[in-house]
Amino acid sequence: ADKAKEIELKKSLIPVSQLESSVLFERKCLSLAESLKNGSGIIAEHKRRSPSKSVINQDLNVQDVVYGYEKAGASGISVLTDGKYFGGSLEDLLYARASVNIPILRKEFMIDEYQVLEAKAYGADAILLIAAVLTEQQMTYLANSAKSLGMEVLLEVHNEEELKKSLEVNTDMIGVNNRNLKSFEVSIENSKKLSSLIPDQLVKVSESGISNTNTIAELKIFGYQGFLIGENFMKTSNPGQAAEKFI
Ligand code: IGP
Repeated sequence: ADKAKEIELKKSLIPVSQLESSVLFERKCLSLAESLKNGSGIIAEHKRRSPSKSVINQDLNVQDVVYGYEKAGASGISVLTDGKYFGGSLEDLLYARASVNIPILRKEFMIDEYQVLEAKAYGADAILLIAAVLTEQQMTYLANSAKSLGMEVLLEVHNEEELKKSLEVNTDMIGVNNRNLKSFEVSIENSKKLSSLIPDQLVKVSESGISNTNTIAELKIFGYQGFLIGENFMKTSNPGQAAEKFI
């Protein structure tokens, strides 16, 4: 409800026509899915804080962080734009876009097409859709909107039920979140359990709680090509350097 209110206010401040006049609206997007297949597979995340850990790192400059990730060899960058829970902003996305040339995912609770247009206008290459908070119809609508703007879609699921309701959606990647949204508990087993249910043509991404390279090697055996890592990098004073050890 908070998000809906925020979006309504933004629409009045920055109308769609203005988003569409962004120079970045004309930019050709990079493919995150291809980048994952051809490189390290690491999607390195910029995350200042989270509901589970409160403050992770508030001292760093987003441009330095994402530049460090790119230099380390990340296949993509994830930028949290939610302010309330993660301390992020659309400005972070814009600054990230200005400093790297690898695909960027806008990490946000997407519920409205306006946010998809924002993603494009602020330089994202892909958006996240969370099955836990969207109906199949909403996911279909938002995914088609992103695709029509040349962006890709990472659809996030936590369990079999969410995966089943997502299979008809036009997505490029399926992300399995290892973090239980209610208990915040993390289990890599979740990725393993759901892997065989994900259609082969979709790039599999394992999200959350990844803190060592053995886990990545294990997940690769289950067909994962993408590994979304935030906290483990962001909790250090030099996230780029931390990422380097994974690549
Ligand atoms: C990263 P971690 O445990 O490496 O910091 O997790 C990422 O998976 C996590 O931030 C995330 C997330 C989300 C955040 C996954 N899905 C949805 C916000 C909304």
